This record gives sequence, structure tokens and C-alpha cells, in this order.
Amino acid sequence: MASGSTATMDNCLIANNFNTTGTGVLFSAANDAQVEVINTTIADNDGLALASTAGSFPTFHVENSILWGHNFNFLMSGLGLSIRNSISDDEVFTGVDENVVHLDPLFVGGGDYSLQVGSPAIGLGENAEVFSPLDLAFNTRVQNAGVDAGAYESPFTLAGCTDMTACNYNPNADTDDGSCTGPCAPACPGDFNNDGFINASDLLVLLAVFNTNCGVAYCDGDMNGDTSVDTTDLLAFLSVFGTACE
Ligand SMILES: [Ca+2]
Ligand SMILES: [Ca+2]
Ligand SMILES: [Ca+2]
Repeated sequence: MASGSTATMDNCLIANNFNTTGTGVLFSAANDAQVEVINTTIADNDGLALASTAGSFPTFHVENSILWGHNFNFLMSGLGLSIRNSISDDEVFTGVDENVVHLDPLFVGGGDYSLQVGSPAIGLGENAEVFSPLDLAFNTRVQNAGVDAGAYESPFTLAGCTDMTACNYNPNADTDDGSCTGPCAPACPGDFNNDGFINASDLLVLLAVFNTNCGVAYCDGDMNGDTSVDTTDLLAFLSVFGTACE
């Protein structure tokens, strides 16, 4: 790959390769080249999943993909790497590692790398990163709420918390599994006007709604998440009065 160039791997399946380099995909690229890996499944190859040749340091971005069944997924210590919204059986030692699941992707098996019911790849991907409207089998790429990780989109739904007000709300979940927790506690309890300080301005907010019930956990004035603003909340507020948010 030439300097400044970008290679995109989308809807690719690279599996069961055995070769002298010991790699599923090996790039020889300029140091400022980029490799985009999107909705791709790289599995069960000899040695590594993704690597670059000696002295070649491209930047790798892995999105909505599955890297599974290798000795290691990357040989790129010190190289630019991000892996997001994907399944990997290997931790990333440098770079961005965001929403990466280290669970068996539950391939159908027997050489079929599509997904079984209950696969953790279902709905794991980020819809905004989708590159093609169809998957590797020419099925509609995004089915149900969230795009699946890997080369094959499944028809299966994802169970999770569908309550938008819950702390563990999953925007990719299709059916509610009863796992919803309450709303998230605020990062800085008592700073009702979000200015970074807990002071008289916040006290006025609390007093204005004192002895009322707002019906929503952690609304302004509610320190303990029980939806009512009362003496318990006032005492909790006073215990942090005069402090700054961390
Ligand atoms: Ca899906
Ligand atoms: Ca404040
Ligand atoms: Ca309360």
C-alpha cells in the first residue's frame, strides 16, 4: 500500500488459512497508510488474524468485526490500532479498545461463519459505521435495531434493556429482557445547575422543589434517587455543600 492510501475490507470472510507467514491477513503498507476493517470475520487462521510486514506500520481501524480463533489477533505493538464494536478473543495492548466483547461469537460451525441464536455479535456493531447495504450473503445488512458484528447479518433479535431512561439502556436491543436498572446516578450529586460547584445556587434549586415528588429518579433536588425531594436529600446535599465536582 502506497503512502497516504486507504484499503477497506468490508464484508470479508477470511478463515482457515494456513500459510508460511502465519497470518490471516498480512499488509505491506506505508507507515501513513490506513487499513479499514468493517463487518469482516477473520477466524481460525494459522497464527495471527491481522498483521503488517516487518518495518511496515499502517494504522488499523477495526469496526463491527469478529477476530476469533488465532494465537494472537495482532502483531502490532506500538502501531496505530483501534478496534471498536467487535468481538476479539485477544486483548489489544496498545490503541483504542472500545465496546469489544471477548466472548465466543457462536458461529454456526462446519465452515459456516454465520451466527447462531444468542450470539454476542448480534446487535454489537455500530450502525453509523456500516459500509455496504448488504452482507456477504447478500442479505440486508442491518436487521433489527442494531447491525451485527462480522461478515454475516443474522435475522435474530437481541434481548436487553429497552427502557431509554435506565442506566443500562441498550440502543441495539430489540426485546426487553427485564434487566433494566434504574436511572444512572449523576456524576456530581448536588450540582443541579451543572456548573461544577455545589453551592447556594444549587441549594435554591433544591428548596424550590422541597417536599415534592418529581416522579423521576435523580431529578433536580433528589439526591438518593427515590424521586421525592425531602429532608433526607437536604441532609445529603448539605454534606457536600461548598465542594467542587471532581
Ligand atoms: Ca442485527
Ligand atoms: Ca452547581
Ligand atoms: Ca430523595
